[in-house]
Amino acid sequence: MQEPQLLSQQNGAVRTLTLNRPAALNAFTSGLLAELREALDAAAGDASVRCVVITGAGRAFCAGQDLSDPMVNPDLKPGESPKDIGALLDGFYIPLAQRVRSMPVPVIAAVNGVAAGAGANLALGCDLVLAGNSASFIQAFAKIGLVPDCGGSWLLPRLVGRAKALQLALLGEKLPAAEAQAIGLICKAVPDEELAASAQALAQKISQMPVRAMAQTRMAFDEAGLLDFDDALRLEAVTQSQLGFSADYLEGAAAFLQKRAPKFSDR
Ligand code: LHQ
Repeated sequence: MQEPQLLSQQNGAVRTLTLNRPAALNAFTSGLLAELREALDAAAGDASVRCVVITGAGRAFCAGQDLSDPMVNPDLKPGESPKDIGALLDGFYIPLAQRVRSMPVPVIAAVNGVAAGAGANLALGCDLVLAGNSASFIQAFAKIGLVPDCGGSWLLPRLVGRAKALQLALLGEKLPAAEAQAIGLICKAVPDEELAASAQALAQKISQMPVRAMAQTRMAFDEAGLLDFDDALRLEAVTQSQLGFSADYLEGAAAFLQKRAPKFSDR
């Protein structure tokens, strides 16, 4: 029987999704992209899930698009015209990147090895990125004549500024996890052998927190980037007004005043 390309496991309120094509460094086929998006849809629709972790099996996180997939024109025969690879973005990468960015709960990337091309940008689109010390990030697009996709053109300049973003995207060089942390591209680099446990501990901690407000915080940051200061203040007021009626806010404030631990339940 064929191994599943994506593994899904739940521990308490934490759903862990593992890209599972280790022989190809978990490179994305259209099938894997669809399965990952469907698994995120399922997590989004399941009230028992309060945090999602995405990681990879084997020595890599994800090597980006599988370049041997017939959809990306490997080995064209003379006279054959290439297929439009934009169809892959429309059909698979855009819905996936949008799904991550609109999840109702926080999403953690646990980057266990090399993350290249769309694999790197999938990770960088998550809310918190942890990486093992031997992991690295490569904007591999430059080396095959493409532009950063899966949100990279939007994410990179915002995460590290235009100069560093252009350096990473134009040269496509390997950025080790420690340097990625130093320039603010990711949250934290940890020893390889501690990565899985650190990611799970962080996810468990988050799952006890007010996750609805956390997802709203991500959305506010994304939207505020397009607003001027006054409009961002208005957006804060609208969001705060909605959250002010939430069970989590009422519980959090009451628990503080009653000097007890809060029990958050919203999503
Ligand atoms: C792979 C891949 C791979 C297939 C390693 N595909 N097999 C969107 C839409 C449309 C078109 C195109 O793209 C996109 C978005 C993108 O993601 S573009 C960027 C695509 N990715 C890349 O260009 C990265 C290609 N891979 C590499 O540069 C290296 O493999 C890295 C730096 C990731 C790792 O290098 P090594 O650690 O030296 O491993 P390796 O190169 O020996 O790879 C191990 C195996 O994995 C090998 O297979 P083999 O049968 O020889 O053991 C590779 O062929 C396979 N593999 N990446 N993307």
